[in-house]
Amino acid sequence: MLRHSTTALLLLASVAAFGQAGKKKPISQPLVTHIYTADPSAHVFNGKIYVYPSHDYEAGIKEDDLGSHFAMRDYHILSMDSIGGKVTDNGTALDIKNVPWAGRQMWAPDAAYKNGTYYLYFPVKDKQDIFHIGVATSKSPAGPFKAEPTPITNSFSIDPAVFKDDDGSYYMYFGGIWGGQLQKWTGNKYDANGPLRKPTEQAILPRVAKLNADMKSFAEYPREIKIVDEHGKTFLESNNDKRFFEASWMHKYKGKYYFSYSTGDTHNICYAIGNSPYGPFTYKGIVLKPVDGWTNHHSIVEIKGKWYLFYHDVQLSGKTHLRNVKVTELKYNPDGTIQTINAYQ
Ligand code: FUB
Repeated sequence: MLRHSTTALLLLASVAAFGQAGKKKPISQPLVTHIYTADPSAHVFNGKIYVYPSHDYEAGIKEDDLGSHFAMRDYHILSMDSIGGKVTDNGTALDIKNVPWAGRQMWAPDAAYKNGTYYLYFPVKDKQDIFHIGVATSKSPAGPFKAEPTPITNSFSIDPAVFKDDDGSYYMYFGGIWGGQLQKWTGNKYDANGPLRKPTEQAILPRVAKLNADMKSFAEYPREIKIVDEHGKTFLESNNDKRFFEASWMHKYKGKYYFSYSTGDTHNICYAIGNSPYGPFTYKGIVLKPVDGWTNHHSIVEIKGKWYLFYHDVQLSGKTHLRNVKVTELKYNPDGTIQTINAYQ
C-alpha cells in the first residue's frame, strides 16, 4: 500500500461526497466507537454474527509507502445477535506477543469453523519483515485463539479470506501488492527485489490455495486467479481502476462464485464472477465506491436471507490508519449483478 497521497485523496473524496449542498451523510454508522477497527471479515456462527476486523491504533509511526503506520498488534472480535443490534467487543482474541514467529503488523484477518474448532487466519510480518499467513485456533468463535508456532507453509503476502464451498472444501484467497509484498512472489518463490508491474504489463494476480482437512496447511501450492474482462483478457497494470490490489473476498450466490477485491490506489471494491472456486472470474463492476481514507476493504455475507456488505471508513478519526467498521445492506439485480454502493448520500 502506498499512502502518501492520503491528504489529497481525502480532500477529493470530501469534495465529491459533500457535493453542492455542502452536507455529506454516511449511509451507516461505526459498529463500535471505543476502539478503531478495519478490514471486517463477517461470518454467521451458531446463528450469531461475528466480525473479525483489524484493530487499528495510534502507534506513532510515520506514514510511509509500505504502510508502516498500520502497526497493529492484536485482534478484537466483535459480535452481535442481529444487524443493528448491540455490538459486543469480546476483548483481545490474539496478541502479537503470543505469536512466536511474528515480527510486526497484524493486518486483515479472517476466520472459519470446522468440526467444533474455530480458525483465525492472520497476516503478519515475520522477524525478517516478510509477510506470511498464520493460523490460530479456539473452541469459541470469539476467542481467545492460540497461534500455531509457525506460519502456514508456502503462505505469503496478506489478507487471507477463507471460503467454504458447498462440498465442504475450504479455500484461502490472499495477496496484496505494494506494502503487502505480493510483487515479491513469483512462481511461489520469494525475491526481495521483486518489482511492481509496469503499466503495459499484466497486473499481478491474487492467489488461492485449497486447505487440507486439518485447516492449518495448504493442500496445494498457491495458484494465481485470473480476473478477466468480457473478452477473456486479464487486466494490465494500467487498468488500475479494475485490477486486483488487495482485500480478497469470496462468496457464492445462486451457484456462481463471486470474487471481490480492492483496487487499492483507485480505492474501489470490485467484483468478478466465475463458475469455479479457481476462476477465471469475469469482471462485473464496482461493489463499493471509494470511502473516506485510503484503504477500502470489505466482506459480503448472507444473514437471515438478506445480503450485507461490511466495510470501513475513517468517520471517527479522519485519519487513514484509524478506521471504523460499518455494515450496510447489499442488493443484487435480477441478472445476478450487484448494485453499486456509495457509502455517502
Ligand atoms: O489493515 C491493513 C491493511 O490495509 C489491510 O491488510 C489491507 O487490506 C488494507 O485495508
